[in-house]
Amino acid sequence: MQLEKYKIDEFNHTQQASHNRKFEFIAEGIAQVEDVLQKLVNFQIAIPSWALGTGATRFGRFAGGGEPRTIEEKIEDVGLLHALNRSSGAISLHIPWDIPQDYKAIKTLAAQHGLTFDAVNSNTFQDQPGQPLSYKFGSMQHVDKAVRQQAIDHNLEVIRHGVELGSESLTVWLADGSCFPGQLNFRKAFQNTLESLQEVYAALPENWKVYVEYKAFEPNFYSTTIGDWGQSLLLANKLGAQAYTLVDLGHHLPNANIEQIVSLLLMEGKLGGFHFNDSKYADDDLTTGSIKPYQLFLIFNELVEGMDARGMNHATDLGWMIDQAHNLKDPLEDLLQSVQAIMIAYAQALIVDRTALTEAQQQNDVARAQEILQDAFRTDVRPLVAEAQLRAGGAVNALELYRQLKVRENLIQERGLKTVSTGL
Ligand code: AFD
Ligand code: MN
Ligand code: MN
Repeated sequence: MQLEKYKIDEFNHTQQASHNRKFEFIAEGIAQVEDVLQKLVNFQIAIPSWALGTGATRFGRFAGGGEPRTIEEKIEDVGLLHALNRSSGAISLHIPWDIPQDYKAIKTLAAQHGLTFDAVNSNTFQDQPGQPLSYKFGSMQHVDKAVRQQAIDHNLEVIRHGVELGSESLTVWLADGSCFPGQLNFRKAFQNTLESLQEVYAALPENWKVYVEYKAFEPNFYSTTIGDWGQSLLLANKLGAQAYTLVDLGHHLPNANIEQIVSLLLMEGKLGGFHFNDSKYADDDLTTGSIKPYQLFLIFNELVEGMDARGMNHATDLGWMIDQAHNLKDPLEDLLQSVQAIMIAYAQALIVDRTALTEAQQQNDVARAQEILQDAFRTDVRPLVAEAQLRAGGAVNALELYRQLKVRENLIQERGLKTVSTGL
């Protein structure tokens, strides 16, 4: 489906007066509003290819219709999102779900939509048809060197695809672990994983990063070999300067203080990237900001503070990605909501009065410190985000326009009702 620019302009026109009123009201109270707006314009959140189809649970899958069937259609879907919000200018591919056939054509298509290729992801958590050895008992941790080698070779292949497309990072998430006590020698499993990752690391192009993702549990329920940020950081440190820890918001045990984890990883220069989602219990893959928006803000507060302390570029020095695929909503509506929630949390973090907060901290003024944070969190920054997206050529309200233009109905007409996207 083609989204003509004039339709966005027409829509914005009908909303302009009301938007201006709201924007002027908030802009008045914000110091350096132009700087904040520019940061919001620059900030881009990558969309994973597997979030474009309806997610499944192990109990079933309820396809939504019009789902993208090919890598080209996935790029088109992310292109639609980006045309609407101008904040999702990258796509993250998962191999072998998205093996590109014609690199040049794929790159041209992405460029036409203003998209770049974010991290490429490897998959050693499933057995693929025709694959000689099984990952049932793990991949990089496996007791059999031949299985480990197969996992290493797969990662090298993923890097090769990424290089062709202009991607500059590899994300490794391993399902490796154990379901029962006694099943694994923890030390050997970790050592095997390290040695396997070292071989992958050795093949990284100079300008590339590798992100080591951790996850507390699932699909293994007794131990996960890279189960928390400590284990990931240990690996990243041993691997070298191009290796980083990746934080996925859904991969912690309940009540973990993720903002503190983020702060210390940034301090160590070892925070590489982010996977956004929200959850009530664990890796629920729910819409970012739908359950714990205050936590999301607190995380962004640490991100902004920590990145500024190291003189980092907010938009480009970390990998920002959504990682979610749930089973009820239209995936594109869900992604529009998620991007908006991230932009809102980022904007709120940008308007925190940092000088006052440092003062309050120095004086052990606990109540004031809390007030300063909550003052930013309780500010309705939506007009600020909308202004940035308008200036970048997007819609003043992407979700509303998506519905007005009947995008999903159009996609169903083009692609059919019974389409199934690759992914989990
Ligand atoms: C699963 C994992 C992890 C990973 C993603 C893509 O839990 O979050 O990033 O698959 O491999 O959701
Ligand atoms: Mn993830
Ligand atoms: Mn996950």
